[in-house]
Amino acid sequence: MLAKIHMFIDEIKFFAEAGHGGDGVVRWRREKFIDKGGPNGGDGGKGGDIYAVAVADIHLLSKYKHKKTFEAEGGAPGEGGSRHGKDGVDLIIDLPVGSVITNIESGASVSLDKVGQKELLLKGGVGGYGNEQFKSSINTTPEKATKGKKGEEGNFKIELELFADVGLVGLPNAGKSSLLNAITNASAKIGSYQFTTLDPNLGDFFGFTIADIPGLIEGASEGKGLGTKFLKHIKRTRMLAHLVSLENDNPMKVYKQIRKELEVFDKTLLEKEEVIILTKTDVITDLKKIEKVKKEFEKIPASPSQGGEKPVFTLSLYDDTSVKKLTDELVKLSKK
Ligand SMILES: Nc1nc2c(ncn2[C@@H]2O[C@H](COP(=O)(O)OP(=O)(O)OP(=O)(O)O)[C@@H](O)[C@H]2O)c(=O)[nH]1
Ligand SMILES: [Mg+2]
Repeated sequence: MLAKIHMFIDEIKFFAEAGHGGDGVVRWRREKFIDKGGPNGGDGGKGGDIYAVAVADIHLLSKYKHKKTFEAEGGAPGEGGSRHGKDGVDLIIDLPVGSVITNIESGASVSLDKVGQKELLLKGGVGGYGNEQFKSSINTTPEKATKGKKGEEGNFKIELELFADVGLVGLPNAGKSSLLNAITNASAKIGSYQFTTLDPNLGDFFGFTIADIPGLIEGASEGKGLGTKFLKHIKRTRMLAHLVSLENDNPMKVYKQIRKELEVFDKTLLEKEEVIILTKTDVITDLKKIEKVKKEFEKIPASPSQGGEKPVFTLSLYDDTSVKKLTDELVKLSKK
């Protein structure tokens, strides 16, 4: 297997500091024959703020792998002639939509849920006052100016939790990536070996997002295989599509193993709506067996949010009718 050069990164930490306010200055008007004209030292500019903005690029965090600090520009000092110093430019940090930003010191957190969402992380310091501000009837020649204030600073943790409408789960080789490629615009890597998928893939399905994550195996919650590291990416999906390959001698056992791993990771995953997709029907010649397995799965009670039974589909990517039947139903379920 080829080594992956670009590892998917879904967690980073950094220190950030908003811009320092510019200092106010002491200046005097130049007037003929007068040593000091009136005070005209301007105020310092404001330091730049730091914002986070959500963009649609789930691989973006890898760009910041080596970036440990972010700093916004400081405000410029005031100038003579009552001129204000220039404000520092705001710094905008692009983060993938689905990022949860936590200020490590305060614990405050905000989630970027929509592309374009902009959140203020740190405020720049205000500029200091120039001596003109201190002019009064009793002090016409103030020597005083104040320094700009420091910008806010903080340590941040960014955790990416993808947003999708449907999350594909199942053992390695169940056909998750193949299905994603078949019904969306995605071009995920497919292979006849386990753990072909090492990073999550997203695909667009009639305006809904489907997430394909690396396969789970028994013991994943204890770190076996790729572990459950990627399950956080289906925490925020509304619906799970659980793929079980009919190549397995005991599909029900496999299904239950995966459900168990989901439960150990986060019990609430079991409460999500779930559709069951029995894949690779083409490898089974005995059609009665397919029906029998399907019937068995149809007895599984639905999650409370769903009511009734869980929809069970049989699928072969070589059988267009089965693909169409599944996509039609998925569209209906996604719209619900
Ligand atoms: N016969 C048959 N093979 C299929 C079907 N769907 C997928 N496959 C094959 O099954 C193998 C695994 O497919 P993938 O889509 O990579 O499986 P996956 O679930 O994404 O696997 P991981 O990424 O390892 O978790 C590939 O060789 C596919 O060509 C199907 O409907 N019929
Ligand atoms: Mg895959």
